[in-house]
Formats: sequence, structure tokens, C-alpha cells
Amino acid sequence: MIVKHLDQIVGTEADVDTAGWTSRRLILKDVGMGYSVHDTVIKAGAELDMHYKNHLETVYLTEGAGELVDLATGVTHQLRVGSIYALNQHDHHLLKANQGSHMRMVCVFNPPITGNEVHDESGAYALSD
Ligand code: 9YT
Repeated sequence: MIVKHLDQIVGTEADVDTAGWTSRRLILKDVGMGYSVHDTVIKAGAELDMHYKNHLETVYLTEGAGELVDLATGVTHQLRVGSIYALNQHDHHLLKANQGSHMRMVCVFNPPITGNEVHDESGAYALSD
């Protein structure tokens, strides 16, 4: 059994900070669950163009509000606390946190990420092997 607290992640190499987001990687590939789980904060006003070609991702919003644009269709979805989305088709998308409001989200990746991935120029994470 694995039991941890966010406090044990903050400030370690599993706490990854970028210009638009901070991701605290709680459960990673090394523990063998088959997925990774992250507590992620999208910074207020950030706009992120992402395309996880190598991963499936589900995201559950626990704080804040924003928008999710499906870049294949142009459809915009409003996000608020309790919204969940699943990128079941490796969907190319734009995630926007409202001005003045961060978004805090639980993110689950399949396959799991290893820990310190950041987006490449296409908005993807590389596969670990
Ligand atoms: C929702 C999303 O994809 N945000 C970017 C960071 C990523 N989810 C992560 O690694 O936690």
C-alpha cells in the first residue's frame, strides 16, 4: 500500500513548475499502477495549447474556472469546479484559466509519466521508453 501527502511532494523533483502551470506528481510510473496522478495548478490567465499524442489524460477541476477548446471542432466548453474531461482521442486542445483565477485539477495519465516531463514544442509528453 502506498500512502503519501502532498506535503511530501512539494519542493522535490516531482514538483514541476513552468510558466503556465505547476504539477505535483503524486503517483508515478515507478510504483507500477499503470497510470500517474498529479495535483496540477494552472496559473491565472494561462492559455495552454496541448496535444498528448502519446498519452490519454483525464482531468477533474477542484478549484477555479476556465475554458477548454476542442481544436479539432472549435467547440468551447466552460469549466467550473466539478467539471471533468477525458481526452479519449488524444484530442488537441487549448486550456484557459480565467483571468484572476487559477485552476486546480487532478490529472490522471495513461500510460503513467515518469516524473519530470514538460511539454515539447507540439504540446506532448514523450514516452518514457
Ligand atoms: C491539464 C493539463 O494537462 N495541464 C498541464 C500539466 C499536466 N496535466 C501535468 O503534467 O500535470
